[in-house]
Amino acid sequence: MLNRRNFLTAAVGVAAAGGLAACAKEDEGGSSSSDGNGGGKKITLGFAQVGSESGWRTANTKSVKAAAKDAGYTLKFSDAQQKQENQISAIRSYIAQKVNVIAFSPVVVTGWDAVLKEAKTAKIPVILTDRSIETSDDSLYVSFIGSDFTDEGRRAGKMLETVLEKAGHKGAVKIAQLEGTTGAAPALERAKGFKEIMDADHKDDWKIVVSQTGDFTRAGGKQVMAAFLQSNPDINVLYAHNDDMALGAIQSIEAAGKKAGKDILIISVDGVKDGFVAMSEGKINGIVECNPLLGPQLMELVKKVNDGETVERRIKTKEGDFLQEQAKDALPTRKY
Ligand code: GYE
Repeated sequence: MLNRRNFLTAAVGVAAAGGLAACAKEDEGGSSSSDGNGGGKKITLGFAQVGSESGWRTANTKSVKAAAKDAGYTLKFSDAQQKQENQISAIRSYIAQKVNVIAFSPVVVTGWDAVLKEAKTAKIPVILTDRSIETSDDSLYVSFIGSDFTDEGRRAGKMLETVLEKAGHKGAVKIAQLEGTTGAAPALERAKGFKEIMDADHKDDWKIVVSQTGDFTRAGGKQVMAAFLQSNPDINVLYAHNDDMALGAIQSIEAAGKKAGKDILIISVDGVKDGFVAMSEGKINGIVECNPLLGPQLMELVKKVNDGETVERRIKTKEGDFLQEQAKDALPTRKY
């Protein structure tokens, strides 16, 4: 949800579309000690973040900042407000500042080759975190650390089977899908994995009747769900690519006089605290976890890359699946 600070940041971005200085927020973190860096020269890491669109993202940003501080790195951090051009400007500015390593979480999958070639020419290694890219040149990044989104989509499909069974659902399954940001890896792949399960096992009984992006935000989820309910009042399942959109959608479902989690069964992805609260209230039926706490693992990787060590090309994060009966027990120990 847009809090006041995010709203102001977004407003500034809109008013001053253009260069990084005006458009994206940039700040510096890190501690002045050299602990965690073998007492050698401090590592400077440039991190180009997607934005502040969701609870997941807020937790991810916190984790990156805290881990950089603990590792004793100088962190240059920028928030692209979900705009690729802002991220490209941020990466260019990190190249100009000659940082040791660049890490970024790409807003969308395509369109990175030119700027990554500039980083390669400047001999600055690049790590992808959270989201992947499509490129024909694998030498443009050293490693990708993050979740397997296609698998998350499959897990969501499997979870829906369980949820329908538990609800004693009979008859047609009319699904509304709230997609993440258009062209973003988690949106493309969460849709793909879910469709795999549908095509393999539910060709006749499940149908996606409407599908549109809600841009991974609460406001987007709310607005798009309201339109879905107008055009397709007989929807009985919602598959949301993240919790924030599901939470926004619940507001529209309730405004339409329907019961979230009963009249419309809801599956979402992430597992942020607010999602768990809604699940413990019976409003979300199942959540596929996607772990945002990538900071510590990322900093280890940065150190290795900076030291010239060979690193794994693909590092996957571990996560679980949660249904309503686990929500109350899991809530107190949720870390994000
Ligand atoms: O699921 C969503 C966020 O890239 C995994 O981005 C991340 C996704 C996450 O906005 O909430």
